[in-house]
Amino acid sequence: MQDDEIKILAPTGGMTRRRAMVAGAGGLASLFLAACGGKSSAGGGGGNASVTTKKLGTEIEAGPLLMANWPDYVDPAHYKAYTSKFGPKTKVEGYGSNDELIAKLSAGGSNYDIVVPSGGYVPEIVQKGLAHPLDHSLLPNLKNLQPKFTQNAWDKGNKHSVTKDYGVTSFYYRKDVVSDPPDTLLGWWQLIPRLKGKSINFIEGSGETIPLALLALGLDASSTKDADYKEAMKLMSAAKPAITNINSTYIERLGKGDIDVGVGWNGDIARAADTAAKKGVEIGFFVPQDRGWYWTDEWLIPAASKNPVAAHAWINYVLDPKVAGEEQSYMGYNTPIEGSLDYVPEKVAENPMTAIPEDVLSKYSSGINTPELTAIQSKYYGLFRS
Ligand code: N2P
Repeated sequence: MQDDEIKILAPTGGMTRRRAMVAGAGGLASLFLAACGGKSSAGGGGGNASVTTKKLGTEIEAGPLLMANWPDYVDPAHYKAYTSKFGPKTKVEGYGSNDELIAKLSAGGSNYDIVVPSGGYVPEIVQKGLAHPLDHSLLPNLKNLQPKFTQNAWDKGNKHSVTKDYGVTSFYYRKDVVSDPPDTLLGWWQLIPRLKGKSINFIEGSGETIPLALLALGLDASSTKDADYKEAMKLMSAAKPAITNINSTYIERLGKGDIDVGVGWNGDIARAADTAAKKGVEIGFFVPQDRGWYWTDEWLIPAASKNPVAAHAWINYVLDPKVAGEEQSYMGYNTPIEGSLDYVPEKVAENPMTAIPEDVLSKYSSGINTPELTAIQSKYYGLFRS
């Protein structure tokens, strides 16, 4: 990071109405880098020698801006606004898990300009040489980022990534189907087998499901011990026959009342619950009080991008407080942008599914996928899916 960039990232002060969630992951970044032979001071930014570090020009390419993103994760009005402001049309492809995204990036050939991995997967993408370094001179709106998000354990100084939003993963349910909801993660895992015959949807991805089972057992969510995974697999295998779908595209189905119970992400559930309520279907979301799973998702420009200046223009655009506030209002997740809450209706900002108090969140875990962790998670997730 250059000295001038440090100045750009200096805290700007000013309080948002509410800051409910915290960035976690502690010192796990250095563990990952040690495993990869990187320097821990690089915070995941050690990068690959083949990646260019030279400054980009300022001319926005013709596009189209090709984005790979999680399902229904950007307000479509902002794609349109971006095109009229900057020129390039946008094209979006979906993926259902970090595993799928990394497989797509590693396979090459797609030339995405923007992707949205979870924070814990950024070091892996950087170390594989798949990330384009960010040119901070093209991101003046980085000044709007809450200071703690300039110090993410997986990418200190935003060398390759900028936090889009953050949330938690847990169980949700139709209140008319589960009238006496469990109050622990373990209780939820134990309930699933008894709900066989109901419509049960889990999201995709090793890093979405396994940590919830490890945490339910009081184990380290980023454990690399085989014995811990064997215990977690007991819960997961017992649940498996009752699970009717494993699909990260579920907001619409849940909003229609077509899913009875599942594992999902809190912003999605908040949004779907709102739609379902209009049809008289009440959806609940379990917010664990003792331990849970927290993540961030990150804007990242792949090394193979053909439109890197246009991609920077996109990131800079969504770092605007008004745009970020409109994004939160649309998709339900808190964003790390100072002043964005001025543009979020109270009802969305104060929703208990997403406005999780800081003292509860401080008990949550998040992880950084070291090669060792990725290997053991994929092994056991493969068994779960087979
Ligand atoms: C997509 C939400 C994705 C969150 N609607 C994944 N961390």
